[in-house]
Amino acid sequence: IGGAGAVETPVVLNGEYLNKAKISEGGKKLRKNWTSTWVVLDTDKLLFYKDSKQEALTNLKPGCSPDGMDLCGAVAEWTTEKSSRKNVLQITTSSGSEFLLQADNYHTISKWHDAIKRTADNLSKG
Ligand code: I3P
Repeated sequence: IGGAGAVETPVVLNGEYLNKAKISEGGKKLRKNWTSTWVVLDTDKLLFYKDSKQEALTNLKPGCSPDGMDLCGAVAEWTTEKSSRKNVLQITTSSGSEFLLQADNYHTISKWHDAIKRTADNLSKG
């Protein structure tokens, strides 16, 4: 796995509750509002649901698409400046929206940080 010329397999992470706050949209600052969100990492996007039940229901309905963000061109990095909380990951989309994801457990958020970064980097490679 991972040898020269190997095709990178897209990282997919199953749903988990993370604290999420959208802090800007299209370059415009928003009022921060942390909410516990069921987050799923798809092959090219991050999906946000209220809970696992909502994920299942949305998947059952054709034409029903979840709230989420396209990771192509997105940048994921740790931040200590955008929040007083610990373990805060900032994701900036290509359209200039900024999201914060946070979990008190470092192992949890670190796993998401690595997978999101890898996914975004792979997508940007084309
Ligand atoms: C915000 C709330 C957030 C806090 C934010 C406050 O106040 O306390 O939890 O972010 O700080 O403005 P309000 O509920 O009145 O909107 P953190 O928990 O991430 O520190 P900020 O303005 O420094 O982002």
